[in-house]
Amino acid sequence: MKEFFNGIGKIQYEGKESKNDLAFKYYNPDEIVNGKPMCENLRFALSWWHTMGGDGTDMFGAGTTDKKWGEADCMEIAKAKVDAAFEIMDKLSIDYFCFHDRDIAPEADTLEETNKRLDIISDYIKEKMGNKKLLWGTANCFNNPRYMHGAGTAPSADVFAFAAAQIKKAIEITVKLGGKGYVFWGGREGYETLLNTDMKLEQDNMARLMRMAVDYARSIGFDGDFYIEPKPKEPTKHQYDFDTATVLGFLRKYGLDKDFKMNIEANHATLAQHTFQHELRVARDNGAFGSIDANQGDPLLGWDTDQFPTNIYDATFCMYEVIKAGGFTNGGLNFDSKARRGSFTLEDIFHSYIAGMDTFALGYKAACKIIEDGRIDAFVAERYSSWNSGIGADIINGKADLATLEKYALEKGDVVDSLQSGRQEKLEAIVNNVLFTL
Ligand code: XLS
Ligand code: CA
Ligand code: CA
Repeated sequence: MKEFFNGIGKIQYEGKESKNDLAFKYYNPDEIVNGKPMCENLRFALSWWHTMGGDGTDMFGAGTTDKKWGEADCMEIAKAKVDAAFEIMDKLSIDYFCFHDRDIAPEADTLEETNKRLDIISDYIKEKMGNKKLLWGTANCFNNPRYMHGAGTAPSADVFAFAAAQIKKAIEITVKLGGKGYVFWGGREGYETLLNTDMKLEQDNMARLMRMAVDYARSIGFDGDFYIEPKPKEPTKHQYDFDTATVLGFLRKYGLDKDFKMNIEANHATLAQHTFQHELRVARDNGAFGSIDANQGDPLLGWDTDQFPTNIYDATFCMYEVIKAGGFTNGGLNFDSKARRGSFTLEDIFHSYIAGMDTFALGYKAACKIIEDGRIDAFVAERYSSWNSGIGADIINGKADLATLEKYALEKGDVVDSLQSGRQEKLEAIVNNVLFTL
């Protein structure tokens, strides 16, 4: 078997004092944290599209990284790509992977031929998987020009039918490979101008497509979660799945909320002018937390830069939400991230993942410590303690109305003695204190 990454062995955990660039400083897969090995708490996944396919091409220039993987025909290349992907996963101790249908097998001239290619490559992946697992699968319904006006929200019923056919096949290969998740990211499900758009019909149709997907997947034994991945813009000016709150409204309107959870991407949260933690909190509070695409954006750029995550604060607050949500069930941490265009060598793939995995390992430990430390949670509990008894408990238990509250307020006169400082700076200092004593 060809080795693609000669000279790079299995990446070992060497601890934070290590100066070996090709070693984990914080991620120790077998270390028990919070009662479980770190690998089970974090469930890292490789993204096929960026890692195996992304060569640095951008709208201003050609690719910078050679990601051809092979020289022969396109199916041999697709197989070599599988071999290279599993070598990366093995060397980095990554247990999961995610793909779009078109990442693993290139589209042919006909749908029939394309599906045959998918059968061949998914069989090949199945053969090679060993103990690796598919976190989720999805269909790329945004790249081909036929989807220029959308897929599930296309103005043409034929395009909708084509997308449905593509999704059916993507669900089949997801089930075949034992995937426990299926993602809908609405690449071109949005609009550029309302002058040419029937927004209501488009959203009704998207819901119809999702219902068909759920019914079909359940009929062939899929018992995992469906995810919607919110994103506010790019490539369309306005994407329907703007953010988690918007998606929740959509799912509830169409009765899809029992089958769908959120796949929250950090960079998409910031594009929606939210923090990553905000999106996770909205999902958690609504019982809709599912999985994560872990990356970070650049606040000075404002597009979807999909950088490998290195921000320890963000990772900490993310993992705080994950722990509070009860941890991952079917979901995990997928690195929907790519090395910068200038980081063009194959070795950079390893540096990128090591940086991201160490960041989340640190973030996970920090989040556990914040919870164990207890000061933040105790502060929040105390801040809301007026709801535990007296008038607060009466309001919560439905024993108050506007008239009783008016009587209460008139008797009390004012609320000055009930106001307390939000202590934001103190709390931020506590987070720093916990982080830097790790
Ligand atoms: C693009 C999305 C995409 C989804 C899967 O911005 O993040 O990569 O995760 O279609
Ligand atoms: Ca993503
Ligand atoms: Ca993205």
